[in-house]
Amino acid sequence: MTEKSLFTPYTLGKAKLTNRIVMAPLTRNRADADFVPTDLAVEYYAQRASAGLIITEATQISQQGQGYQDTPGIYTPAQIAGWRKVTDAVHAKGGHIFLQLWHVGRVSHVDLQLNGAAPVAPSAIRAETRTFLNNGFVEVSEPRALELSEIPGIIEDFRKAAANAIAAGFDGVEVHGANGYLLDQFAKDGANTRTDAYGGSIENRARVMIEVSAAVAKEIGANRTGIRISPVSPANGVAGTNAQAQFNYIVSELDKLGLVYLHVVEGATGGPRDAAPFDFAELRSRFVNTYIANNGYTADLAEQKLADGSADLFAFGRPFIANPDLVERFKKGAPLANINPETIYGGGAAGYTDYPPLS
Ligand code: 8OZ
Repeated sequence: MTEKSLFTPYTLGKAKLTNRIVMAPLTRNRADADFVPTDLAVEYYAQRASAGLIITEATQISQQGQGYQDTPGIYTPAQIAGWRKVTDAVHAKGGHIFLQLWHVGRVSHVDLQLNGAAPVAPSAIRAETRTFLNNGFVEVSEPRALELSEIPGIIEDFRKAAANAIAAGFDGVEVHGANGYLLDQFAKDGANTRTDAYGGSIENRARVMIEVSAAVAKEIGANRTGIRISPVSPANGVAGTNAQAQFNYIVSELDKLGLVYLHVVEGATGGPRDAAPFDFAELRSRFVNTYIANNGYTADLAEQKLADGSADLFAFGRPFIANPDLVERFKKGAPLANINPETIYGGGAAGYTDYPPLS
């Protein structure tokens, strides 16, 4: 039997990854005034290209889908051109990169919406959470419920954004179905009290996430379409009952689409892994393709979970902020640098591109 380790190559769809370490999506709020990634973003991602796979920061598919200051988009020609520089730089260093497609739903603020409109959501229920605006945190705005007739337009925005991502040179996309944003809001009954085909039953609440995934996979190929979910995370004030049955169903349906990977935030996003009882192995058993595990992993825990077959790839978030050469540090057992919490969201090079590799 050949021994697997985090440092062995892995084939993900068409991409030959050099190792099993994934850079998780990380919001950094440094896009320009047109929500285009800047040359600093090119440098930041290129510095981290030794990850087997980079998943970009969450990137809005439309202005309506934006919920925070200075996050990048993928819906204008200038945004596509900006991202093209990022993908070229990562590929030049032998890396691979997927774009995370994002619609925040109710986690937004009127100041970020066209003509000061209310953010949209499955139901008109305000999220108990804050967003980042004018360089500080503020309460999110009261949303309005999407009309049934508007849902095809949202699916279409995801489809177009996926096509744009491929035009920008990405190896694939990750549908953001996690962390209390639009698709997770539909899935969880604390945010969705609709009485039409998109609310009520487990099947109805799963419908948008599955229709979006199907539209994206049809556009760019299932072998370039991944998804991220967070079944029990209370992130952004979202809550749902019967998470196991809900997400067992969702994952079985996603498997039928042949998506290239399932990326799971195990536990509370950025918090405890055992936030709520949940059988993640059950999700994995329902999904044939690649399982990416995330949340609070150390290199040791990842090696252990790789050896026992619990996951194929492991996504590390915060450690990649201060350790551009995280793969090399893990390989050497070298100490990890700590993040400066003041420079995570917004700003320039400080706390973004100035964390040095091991000398
Ligand atoms: C932290 C700050 C803002 C957004 C997520 C996109 O949780 C995010 C996010 C994280 O998925």
